[in-house]
Amino acid sequence: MTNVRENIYEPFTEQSVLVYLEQKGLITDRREVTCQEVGDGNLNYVFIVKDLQTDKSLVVKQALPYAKVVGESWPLSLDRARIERQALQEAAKRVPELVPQVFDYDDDYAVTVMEDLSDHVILRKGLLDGNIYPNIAADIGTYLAENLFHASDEALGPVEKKKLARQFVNPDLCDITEKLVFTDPYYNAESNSYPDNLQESVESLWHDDRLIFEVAKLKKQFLTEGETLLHGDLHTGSVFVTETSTKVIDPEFAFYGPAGFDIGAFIANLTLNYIAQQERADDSRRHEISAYLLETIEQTWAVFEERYRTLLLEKGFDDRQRTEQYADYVIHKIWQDTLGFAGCKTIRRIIGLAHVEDIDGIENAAGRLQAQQRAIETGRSLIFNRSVWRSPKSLTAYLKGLEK
Ligand code: SR1
Ligand code: MG
Repeated sequence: MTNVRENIYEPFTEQSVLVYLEQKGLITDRREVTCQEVGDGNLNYVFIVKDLQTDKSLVVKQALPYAKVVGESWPLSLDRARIERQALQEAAKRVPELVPQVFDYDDDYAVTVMEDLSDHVILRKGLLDGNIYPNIAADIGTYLAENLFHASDEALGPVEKKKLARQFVNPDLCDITEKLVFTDPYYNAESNSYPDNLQESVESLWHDDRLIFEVAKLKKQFLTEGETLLHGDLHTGSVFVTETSTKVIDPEFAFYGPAGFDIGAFIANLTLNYIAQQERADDSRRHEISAYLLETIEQTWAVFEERYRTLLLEKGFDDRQRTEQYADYVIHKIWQDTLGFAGCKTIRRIIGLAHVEDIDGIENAAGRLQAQQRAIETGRSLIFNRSVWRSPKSLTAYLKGLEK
């Protein structure tokens, strides 16, 4: 599947990207546009190109041959640009309103040209600003159900599913997740990053053999269970929002894995935000924001579950699998995995490489330490209780117990 021609590829600059767009006929005159590199993620360049006459704009996203956050010592395949683009195109077949539109692409340059979403904000930032987005649970629950179902064996049947899975073999990006989510936080790895005053909590986790065993099992699931096409990195930084619109971006980690991984990632990031808000939100707003986040966790799952069940019962490929009993079985497995992966995703953002602003940006040092310790404990509880907590109510009741 790798068809990037490495000898053609070169990283663009704000100038050279315009020459490229002009040659491709995507802009008419490079003197009539502005271009700004705005990528603040860990891996790619993102150029926003705006036509000064019409005010129309587009985004050019280009993969770099290494992890920007680490440097050239961590090389990464450029093929992830193709994978991201094809994952966006798959999602657009199901939920076009929930993903950015792809206008053009060029695998040789590892480039995707797509809709500019500058009128949206990143959900993580919006939540940190204390905003409430009423559609998030319905939109993300729908995104998850539609995409996770339609790429599965239950929707496609085994032959078509395997053909699709072939397109999404993503070793380099899976390797990042295998290391940063399932391995490094559980020993004294060089890549880890946490403050000195967290050492005791971190070491208690390294010595928790029961936890290490549960994470090893979850890692095996991540490595081996190719259930469906995942987004692969569905944190709140991968969602753009306005009051009325939701767009899921950045599926460069897409691969065939366990369905609960995406839902777990989203719930983990809402959980981290909830824990952070106990230290960040004004007294006057904390209760409202907390209630909203808990409701969003519950509703995201509820919307996912209902839609997934309906899809399976109405569109399931195999008659024998179109039963309530089978739907219960599949959904229960996804739920347990969701909790386990949410636990791993919560812990990695405190101990491993690549943190979240929600927690790291807490100004008060004592409050920050409290949030970090709570996140580790919450992660542990999610992992241990994944076969005990039967519904999101159990998780939200646990989180409610942390409310100030
Ligand atoms: C080396 S990349 C670090 C992290 O950024 C991405 O968003 C993924 O979450 C990855 O683990
Ligand atoms: Mg990303």
